[in-house]
Amino acid sequence: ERKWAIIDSTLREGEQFERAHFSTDDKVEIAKALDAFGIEYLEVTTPVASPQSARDARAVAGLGLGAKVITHIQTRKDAAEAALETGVQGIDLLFGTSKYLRAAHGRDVPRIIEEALEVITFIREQAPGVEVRFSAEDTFRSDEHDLLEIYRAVAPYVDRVGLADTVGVATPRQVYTLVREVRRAVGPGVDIEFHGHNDTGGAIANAFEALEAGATHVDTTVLGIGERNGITPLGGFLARMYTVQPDYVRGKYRLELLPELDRMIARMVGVEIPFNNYITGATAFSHKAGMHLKAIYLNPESYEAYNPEVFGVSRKLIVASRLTGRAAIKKRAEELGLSFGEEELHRLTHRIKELADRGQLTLEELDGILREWVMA
Ligand code: HCA
Ligand code: CU
Repeated sequence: ERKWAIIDSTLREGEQFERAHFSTDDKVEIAKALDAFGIEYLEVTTPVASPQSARDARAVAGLGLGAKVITHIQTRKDAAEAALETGVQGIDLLFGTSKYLRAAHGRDVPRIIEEALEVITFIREQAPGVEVRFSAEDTFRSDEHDLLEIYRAVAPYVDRVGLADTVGVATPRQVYTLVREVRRAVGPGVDIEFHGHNDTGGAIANAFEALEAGATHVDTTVLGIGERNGITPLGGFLARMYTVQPDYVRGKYRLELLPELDRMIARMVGVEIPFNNYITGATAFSHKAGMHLKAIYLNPESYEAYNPEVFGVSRKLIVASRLTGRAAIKKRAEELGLSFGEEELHRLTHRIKELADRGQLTLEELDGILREWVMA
């Protein structure tokens, strides 16, 4: 079975979300909640971002969590020094490799490699126990030949290399193909991380393809918050993986705590959980059409990818609509202790559809109609 770990970046990428402004208490609360959930790694904002960022990185690193706390820095010695001072257990290094980012920092490939190895060596000397990852920012708009040269050069000195779909344009097939190439370039002993933005809706599928191709680590944030419209959302990623490796996922994470995580972040950043969110959206397990309801009564799996109870939420059956069916009306009647013959049920269902055509009925209104029908 494939093994992988989550690097949750709510405290780094998530802080780059337009509406996020976490207090120290917020950060501690988030870190503890993610740790209790079972997340393996927590990524926090670089200590050189601001004075408070440095204090917060130290605070989170000092919590003594089961999760490894890592920080995310530009490939610079001063940033690495500041990172080591926070007491983090890992450092994620980032270097822009696309033509856009190279135009901004002006380094060619040999220079990128030279500076990367300098910083990596510095960290290794100062703190041999600290995990080091090197990532090529904007990987999927970088020249493949350059990329592989850079990955090959740093691989012997790092624990993990990263691929970042910085602007969310990579397709699943591109991700699969490039991760395969990187795996070949770095060999079997180096871990591979994927960080995917969601600008074109591919963040979950791309993370999945990265794992299929041999990646070992996936970046997520709670609710997917991050720059622009964000990255791979934790809940959606787990939904994806649960359908493929249910026992593995259930064994690693306390999935029933997911709704509380989503609610906590929604509250802190001042947004509603989207109605169509994976797992925790208000309609994520709503069943409405008569055919669907009939099958759900027999076996919920007929129209559900996974059991909502596993994730601490429940299904909703919308029985009072124009799309309802006899099975749904019969079931609701039974719940009220009423029973109808087949012929009667047929006419009753027809009547309810007629009424619902004029406007959606509430469940109370439906119940009223059923009770009145018995009286009549
Ligand atoms: C950013 C950087 C990053 C880094 C990803 C990584 C990206 O845009 O702020 O280190 O793997 O998306 O490229 O989040
Ligand atoms: Cu990012």
